[in-house]
Amino acid sequence: MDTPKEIFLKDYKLPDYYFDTVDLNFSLGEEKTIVASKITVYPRVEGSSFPLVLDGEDLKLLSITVDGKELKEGDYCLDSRHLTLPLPPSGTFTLEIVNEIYPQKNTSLEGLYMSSMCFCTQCEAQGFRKITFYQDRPDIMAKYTCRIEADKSSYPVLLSNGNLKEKGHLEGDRHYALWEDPFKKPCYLFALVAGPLESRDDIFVTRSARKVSLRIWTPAQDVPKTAHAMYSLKEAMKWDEDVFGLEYDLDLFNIVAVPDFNMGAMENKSLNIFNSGCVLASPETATDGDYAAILGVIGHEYFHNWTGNRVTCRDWFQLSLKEGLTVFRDQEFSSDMGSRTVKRIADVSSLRNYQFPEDGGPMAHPVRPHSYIKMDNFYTGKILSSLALNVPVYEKGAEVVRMYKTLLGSQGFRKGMDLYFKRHDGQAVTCEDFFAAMRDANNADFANFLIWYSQAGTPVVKVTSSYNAEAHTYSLKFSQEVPPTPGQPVKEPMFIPVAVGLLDSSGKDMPLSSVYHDGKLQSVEISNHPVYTTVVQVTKKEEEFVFADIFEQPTPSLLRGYSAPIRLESNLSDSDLFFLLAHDSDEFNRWEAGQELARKLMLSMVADFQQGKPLALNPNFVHGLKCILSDASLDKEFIAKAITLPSESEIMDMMEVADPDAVHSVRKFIRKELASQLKAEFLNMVLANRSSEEYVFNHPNMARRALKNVALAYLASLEDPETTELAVHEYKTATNMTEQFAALAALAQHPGKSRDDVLADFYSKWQHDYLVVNKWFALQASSDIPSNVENVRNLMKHPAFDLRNPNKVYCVIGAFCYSPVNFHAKDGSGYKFLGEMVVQLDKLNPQVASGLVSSFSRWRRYDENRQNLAKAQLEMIMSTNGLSENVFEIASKSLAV
Ligand code: B3K
Ligand code: ZN
Repeated sequence: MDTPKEIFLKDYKLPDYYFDTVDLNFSLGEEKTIVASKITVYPRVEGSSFPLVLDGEDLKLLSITVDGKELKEGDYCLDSRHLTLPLPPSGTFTLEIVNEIYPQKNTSLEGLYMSSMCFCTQCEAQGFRKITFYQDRPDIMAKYTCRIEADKSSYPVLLSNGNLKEKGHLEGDRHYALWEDPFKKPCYLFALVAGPLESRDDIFVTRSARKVSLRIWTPAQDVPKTAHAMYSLKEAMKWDEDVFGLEYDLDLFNIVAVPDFNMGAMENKSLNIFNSGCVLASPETATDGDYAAILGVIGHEYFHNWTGNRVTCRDWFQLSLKEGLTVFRDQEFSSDMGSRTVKRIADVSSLRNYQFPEDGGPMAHPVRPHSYIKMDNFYTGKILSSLALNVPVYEKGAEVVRMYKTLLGSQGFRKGMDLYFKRHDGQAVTCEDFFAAMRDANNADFANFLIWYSQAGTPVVKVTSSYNAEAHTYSLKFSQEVPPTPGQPVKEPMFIPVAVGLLDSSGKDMPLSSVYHDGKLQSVEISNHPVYTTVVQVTKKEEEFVFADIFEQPTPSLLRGYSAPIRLESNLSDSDLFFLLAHDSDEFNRWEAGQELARKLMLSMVADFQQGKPLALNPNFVHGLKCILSDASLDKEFIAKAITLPSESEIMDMMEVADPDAVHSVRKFIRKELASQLKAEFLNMVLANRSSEEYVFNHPNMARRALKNVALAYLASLEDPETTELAVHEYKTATNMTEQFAALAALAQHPGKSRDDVLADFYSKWQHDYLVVNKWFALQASSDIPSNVENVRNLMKHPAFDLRNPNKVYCVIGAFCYSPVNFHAKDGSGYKFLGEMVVQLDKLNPQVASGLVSSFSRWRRYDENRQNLAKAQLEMIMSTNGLSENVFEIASKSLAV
């Protein structure tokens, strides 16, 4: 491998040449595929004479002509990554290139490849260069046509972006289709699909009464499982019109589901390609979680049509411009379709479990990175079943967008969005352009807000409060600190919106009228009406806000709705937290108070465990949860979340030296203790939340199932005959996958005959359905049962396993890494397994391999013995011949001091 080259944001230069039109012609074959492209090229500056450098990887060049004249060897330079024309004509010219590619041999799933019987593409970020020679960068936007020619019986369906212009028969049982996309696009949005597919068809009538044809394509046997995806698509189209005034812009929208896909899905213009795990669902085979994920991902890709496709990124450093914004939009969509609080809790938990640890480790990078070796590494980071995405760019990026909305309000945010589209439709732009649109549309003063894009690390904000009974004032003193991250030893203070409410002694919100800040008294009332939540803007290292007219000592509810992606440390006592848990009008903060109590409790019990002290559960905590369980006014899914303890990784992330064994033992102990002390309540929850009705995907039903399943899992942790029998009964009588799988999972945590029996039964029932088999894989691979690594090695020998399919890799190898006790096993067996797998996978699919190697990146957080064992694996990986740039970048950064 040549030494991988690092690319820097500061080196961005405008391209010397632009492309106007691109006509592609594919002749798809079994041995090879011929790609012919005809591009109209024009210089950025008329009369300039720069070389034209095209990207190209793994391509066999057959011919190249300029304005109809074939170039000879000497007229151009070709190396393993570029095709350069040293002296192109000075004005507009036509460039024609013919090359050969081998999709059947492409296991990287990038460029043109085969999945099952279909040809399909994945071009973002830099896969187009594996199809043909091109200026593969997002600021090259052109109008495309695409002609596809293939064998008719093997590939009856031929799809590309835009509208179908022509189709017809050809000699030798071949046929063709010609597609034309009227919108300019960067090449990363190009797509082609050819194969034996059938579709579910529907129609969406837009608000201006245009009829859009909707088609979801899958192999014939899966079409019945696309009903929920179609429902999700239509809801997303309607929501984008209602909430953002954004209408779909073509007469056709296609979605194709393929089983082999590196991530969840891809937003190619009018031809979204999806991992089948993010499309296919039926009540019998998919859980509520799968249904919700499909809704979110279908929404996400559809929303990209405006935030990503119509307005795209100038360069890949700006990725969060489209991803952060589109994740924010899909989060809002899912909130509006279900429960806002529950969705927020899920998103914040994900930040805590993935973003916080990454932000504190060697891979920490800002929402907008300054440099990269391999762009694809900015898409990976969090691997969950079939989905992999980068938390800083995607999820922290979404938090940054959410802060604009928190600061500007819904209407102000919408004004900013409208201006963004008005200014930039059809352009490739930057995060500053988005910021400027938000600021200008609202005449807002955002001070140092832009730092959120450039500074890595999770700010730690400390708050101390004090009440002055004579002056009737209540003070909140904030101080902030951003920990150093690689390459950024010194940090600036950030602009942190903190939503605050104050509770009186009966638990009601106090009216807020005005706040002293910076020596001025500012009114917070809106149109002379008091407000109950106000957003204070913390912009300095230390800052005080003093609320006036506060007539009794309040309990503060801080960072309502999690108004900024920070770690908040307050001087709230346990009794304040219990009070908030019981009364806060901000449901998110009610949950948060319970989590804060649980975090404190778990950390102190971990310390006890480490010192060999006996474990005992604080009765107040049990009582607090009991009150939540019996509060009939609460949403059931909220209760399910509120009685779920913080994850092991969340607790480990808060420790000086992460101790997986201690954290696991403590969490297990608390769960079992709660199950035994609240057994009657949990039993009642299971019995009261059974239902024989048909499966419905809606919030009340999902909430009921969620609560029942959490209660069942608690009960099963007791491992007594009565509760085991109950779980077996629930497993056997379940009529949907949500309840069946939850019962299976509850049983699968405990070695023994019941576990073996249900696992065997489940496989024999579902062996024909690969997506369900993936769940079966993931459940076993992520299990905390001792020495699970051997079972996982055996799972990889199972006939249903295939190392070339990313979903299966994520469900077996990726899932294994989610069991801290097994992945971080003291004897190093987990690290050794992952090291071997990374090396093996890297030869097949570097993107998937680099997703896995990230699990090593936090090795310095563990004890010395574990550090040595993990480091040895990283060194072994680094010494492997022919390592991909993807894995090189993550492994080398993980080892760097
Ligand atoms: N934009 C794609 C991700 C592409 C990943 C490339 N390795 C999916 C999404 O975020 O919508
Ligand atoms: Zn996206």
